[in-house]
Amino acid sequence: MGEEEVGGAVPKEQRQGWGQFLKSIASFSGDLSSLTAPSFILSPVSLVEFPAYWGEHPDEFAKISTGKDEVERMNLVLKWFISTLKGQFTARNISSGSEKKPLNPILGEIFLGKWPDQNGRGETVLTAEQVSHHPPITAYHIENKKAGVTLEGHNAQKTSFSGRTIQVKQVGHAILRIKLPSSDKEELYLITLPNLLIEGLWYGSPYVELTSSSYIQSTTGLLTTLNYAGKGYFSGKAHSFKATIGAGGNTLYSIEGEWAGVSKYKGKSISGGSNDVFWDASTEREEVSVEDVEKQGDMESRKVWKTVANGIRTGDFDTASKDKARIENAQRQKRKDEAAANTPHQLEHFVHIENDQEYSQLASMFKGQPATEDGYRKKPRVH
Ligand code: HC3
Repeated sequence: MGEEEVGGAVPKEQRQGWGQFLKSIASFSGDLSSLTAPSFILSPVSLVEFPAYWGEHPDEFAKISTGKDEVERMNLVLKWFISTLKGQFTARNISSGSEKKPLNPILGEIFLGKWPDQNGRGETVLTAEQVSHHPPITAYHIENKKAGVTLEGHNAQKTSFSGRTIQVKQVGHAILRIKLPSSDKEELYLITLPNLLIEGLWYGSPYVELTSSSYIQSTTGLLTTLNYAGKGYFSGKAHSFKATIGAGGNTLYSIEGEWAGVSKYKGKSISGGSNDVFWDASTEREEVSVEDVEKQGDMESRKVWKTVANGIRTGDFDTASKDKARIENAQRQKRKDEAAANTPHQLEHFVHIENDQEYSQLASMFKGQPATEDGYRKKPRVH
């Protein structure tokens, strides 16, 4: 890498450090969470908070069960899914200028939040837990009981470096469950997760682009296929996608546009119109409500990382790194003690399932072959 042009967006005094960081990424294999990043690129937010992005349009989430038939419901599932992408993948970038490295959650770290009831849509409740540290895996459960809509999933990342880009493969899946109103039937939707590219590294201003394809497969047989592209591919615009909704190879609806901007039906829309707007990503997102940190339990994310996050926010990186080391050392000791006492860590909110049958069944519907993947289910609440 030619040192002279590296890190144009990086504070001058940190440019050399950024060049060294890029070199360390280039020769790195494994998960990025264990890589030491320069202080200006650290985020004060733990990765266990990220599932909240799925819930930032609670109205779209609740509306899913109002679809009059399976075709309308698939359109609503896709709309809600697209509505989450701007928050998941560009919002941090917009507010801070570049994508930062989130805090690596400790085993058992918990993030609890909710989106209160508004206009009778019902309350949406989020439970997320770090269910594995090596490799880092986060499980989550988001539910609107009144609407009868639940999203349950887990995710991890596998990263590799090629040229000037970090490639991030999302490992895991989500299953959206709709309790059909006035019947005891359920419809399930398997949501596979798109892969990411982290671009802009050379310049020192990392940002996320989505790449390749992801799928939403319903138990009804309907399948949505999404293809993602960045600048210079199918539309010439960043953050572009094309989606088709269909069954058995027949396309019923096509949608295309920008997931962080406007997307439209191509031709016929669900309401019978032509080229109607599908989703406008300027629609305001609702941030998750979280209990005051002082009232949080010891394993709740913002309590765990309070000192580290304050240090990062105020530029006191010395305090931040000392407290981070304290947390990590305590974790190492805890694992040793558990091993010595033969009392392995117990998950608080989730159970691990070796072979997720619902996933296997849905995945085999669109890949034409049975797939096995493990999963996590939320434990029933004990009253
Ligand atoms: C790759 C990523 C961590 C993982 C983040 C995930 C995939 C987590 C699940 C969410 O549902 C969606 C999501 C959004 C953003 C993803 C992050 C972007 C950057 C971060 C890397 C670990 C940080 C890379 C560090 C640096 C300095 C190169 O930016």
